[in-house]
Amino acid sequence: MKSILARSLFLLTFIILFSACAEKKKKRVLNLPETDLASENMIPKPLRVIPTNKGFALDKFTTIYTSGNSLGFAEVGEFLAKKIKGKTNLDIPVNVDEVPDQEGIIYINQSDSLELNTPEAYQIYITQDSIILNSNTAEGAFRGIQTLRQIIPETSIDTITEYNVWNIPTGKIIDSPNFEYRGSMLDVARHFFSVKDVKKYIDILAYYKYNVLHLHLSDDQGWRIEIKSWPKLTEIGGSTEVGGKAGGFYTQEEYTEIVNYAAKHHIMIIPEIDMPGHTNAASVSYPILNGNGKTPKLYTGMQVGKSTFDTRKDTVYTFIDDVVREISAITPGPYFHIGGDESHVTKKNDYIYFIEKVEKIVQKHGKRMIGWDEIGQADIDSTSVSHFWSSKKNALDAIKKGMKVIMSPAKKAYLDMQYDSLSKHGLHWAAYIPTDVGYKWTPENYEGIPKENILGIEAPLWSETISNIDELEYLAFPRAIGYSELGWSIEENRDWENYKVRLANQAPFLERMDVKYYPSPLIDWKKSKYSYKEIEKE
Ligand code: TNX
Repeated sequence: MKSILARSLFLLTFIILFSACAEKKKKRVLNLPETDLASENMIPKPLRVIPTNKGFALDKFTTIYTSGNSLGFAEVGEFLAKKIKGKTNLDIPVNVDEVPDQEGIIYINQSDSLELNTPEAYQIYITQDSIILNSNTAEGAFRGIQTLRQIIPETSIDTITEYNVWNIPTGKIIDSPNFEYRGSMLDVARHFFSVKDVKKYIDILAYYKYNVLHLHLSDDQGWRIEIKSWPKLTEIGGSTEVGGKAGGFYTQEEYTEIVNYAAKHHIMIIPEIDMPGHTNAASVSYPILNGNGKTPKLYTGMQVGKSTFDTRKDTVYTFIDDVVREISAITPGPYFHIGGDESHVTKKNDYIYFIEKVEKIVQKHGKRMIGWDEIGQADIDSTSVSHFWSSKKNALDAIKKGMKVIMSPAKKAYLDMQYDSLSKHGLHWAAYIPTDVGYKWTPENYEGIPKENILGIEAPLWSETISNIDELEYLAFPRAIGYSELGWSIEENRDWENYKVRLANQAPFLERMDVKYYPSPLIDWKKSKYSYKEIEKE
């Protein structure tokens, strides 16, 4: 009796499910126009793209399923759904309990396939029925869904059905990054930028598969992070900025909010406290730090290289220990950047002594030290990282010590360099960097630094000449988009003529995100005619 009941219940469930599926399937027999996945405007360009020329219908019947929650895959699925909503206004369910229909599924799947040989590698198989994204880690899945976001057409087809359908090109994408470190730096010291501004910057960086945001948190003109054991740093040192307006700072809670927001975007925050030079704001707050017996004044100009800590005073190292300890405790990533650039008024011996001592402090608090290329002069560990900006000799010295190098050559990768002499903002001490010059260089062998010694590339945005998000975006975009390709795509896949067409097609996205990019005359920017105008925000 029991088993008859069970059997009929099973049958009934099956019939209900079957008819539901049949009902859905009937709606889904769509004759979509031919596509070409290979000519999509993906940036950075994936490693391999194999088109199969059909279409997957993204529409109101699409559902997202992911591997188990504990791995972070469900969050990636939710993120994709939110972004699809922003672009198309579709409400796509994620991991709903219903038995999935065989069609219209986007499956974000944890896979142990050996082909996925780095944490950020992913593969996407798109057929008319489904999209399957395989990756080893949630990080890889997150990079993969950025690719998916990019291949959702700007406009839907509304002539085939009575509802909207976005025709996603079918085929296979096999992808992994060229460099493991792909960063940008934001100087929040010369001018302060709010948590909201930083989050918006993170939104755009994530779309182009960046994985690092380096925050330049202190300089002569401002100290921007709360240190509980040395409160005057922000009370006094954070009170102004270049130009003399009120500055600002992040409380530790606000910094944590940035760290967590970045982590949701699989971006690591690297904090920088610049020393022993670039320390006027710290020494104004605590004059004992500069050791010359003078009480310095707050500085709101743009000159550099006039300040230094007293490298022979114990109090200075007690201070640094507190600062590194407090910041490291709220920074999950493995790195701490100690600046170390342009210490023009620190004697060379003192500079070397200082860097070697600070390296030990950084290591004591469980981090790896990064410093601008000048640190290569000191006797430091192979685990520390040299941040190349100008001196080939310093970078090569670091390599001799077994250190890795981050490539940020000022002549090619500085986002604060003017595009040309007419640029509204920016400096030009290193070069003018038009959009093509920013793209057409080879980090793999720049200045003879061998690829195997390069950790990756970073595009720094110094903020002497910019004081709000619009100005920030004018300098950062479109160039930061090009640096994402230099960091992610292999050299054989990079080509200016091909890139500039893909870049032109970023206009709808940038406009939807309300990014005030510099409309470089080298680019034939696509007129945007996207269907849904809501800003794609959290
Ligand atoms: C050099 S690059 C600096 C910064 C300035 C920048 C302006 C480097 C390590 N130091 O202090 O803001 O030039 O372009």
